[in-house]
Amino acid sequence: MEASQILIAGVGGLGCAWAKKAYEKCGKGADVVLIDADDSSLSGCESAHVLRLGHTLDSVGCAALPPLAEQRMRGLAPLARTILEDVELVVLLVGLGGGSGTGAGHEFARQARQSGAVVLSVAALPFEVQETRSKIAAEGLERLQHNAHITVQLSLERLARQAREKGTAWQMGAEWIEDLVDGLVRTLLRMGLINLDLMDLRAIVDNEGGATMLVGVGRADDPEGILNSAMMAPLAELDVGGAKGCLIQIEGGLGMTIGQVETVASMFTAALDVDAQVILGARVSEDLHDSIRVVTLLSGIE
Ligand SMILES: Nc1nc2c(ncn2[C@@H]2O[C@H](COP(=O)(O)OP(=O)(O)OP(=O)(O)O)[C@@H](O)[C@H]2O)c(=O)[nH]1
Ligand SMILES: [Mg+2]
Repeated sequence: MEASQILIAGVGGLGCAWAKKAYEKCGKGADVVLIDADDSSLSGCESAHVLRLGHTLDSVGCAALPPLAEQRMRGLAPLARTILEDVELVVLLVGLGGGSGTGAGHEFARQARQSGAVVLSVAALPFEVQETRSKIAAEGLERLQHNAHITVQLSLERLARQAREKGTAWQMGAEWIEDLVDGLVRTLLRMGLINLDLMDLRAIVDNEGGATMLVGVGRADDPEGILNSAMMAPLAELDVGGAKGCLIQIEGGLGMTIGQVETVASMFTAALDVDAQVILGARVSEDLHDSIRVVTLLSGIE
């Protein structure tokens, strides 16, 4: 796969902020598109494609209602089509509960899917105390799940809790998203010990049901620590036990052995359905030294 075939898409304020960070992290590995009504979301990244939801005269919040944002996204379809032309995979990042992301996210997912791309979305759900936002988010989520191949739900509540523990601002939970996107992009882009490709990804996303992703990092000689770090993810609660499909990418330093790859892989897949389809990829990355990073995509969850 080539960089131009992978598109990171940020929709709405939070989605754009995360997309910019994820794009920076994975270097030239992917393209990025920023979609929002708010100018401040669309600046700060010169090489990004930009789809502005609204007219150039009203500078902020002009798409505060999801239906309006959706309608504007539909109006941008011809422009979106040119950006999506060669794209095989869209990683869509969005925070649900506001207007722009909630309304335009699922519509962009629909357009991307129609143009032939695999659409993998990561949707952050609002804090539980934000009742109105939660209600708006629930509707948006349903439509996103319908249009994207896989929708991973992220809990802002858990993201915030973890950020507090680490003493950082909650938006900084972006780190987790960066690792996830970076891991996926690398998985699809680079040669590894064992290669994964888009067909493997398609096989996994074709499973019906819920889906989630886990990212774990730890020392190569401590597979349990790696698994534990993956379980700390700020994801919405989801029991991964019955997952029918699993794509697992293991990345380690120059000294990583096939034995270590196997140990980590079997630990991550131990909890899955006996009939689960497991697709394994591994690669060596010089900057990882003695640590191993694991990115897994689980699908077909009841
Ligand atoms: N508590 C808190 N929650 C936030 C903040 N920013 C975003 N969120 C949450 O993230 C969700 C999405 O926010 P945004 O991405 O800014 O929304 P948007 O899609 O740009 O929507 P509009 O600005 O209304 O058009 C919201 O529903 C909130 O739950 C913040 O500063 N504080
Ligand atoms: Mg906004």
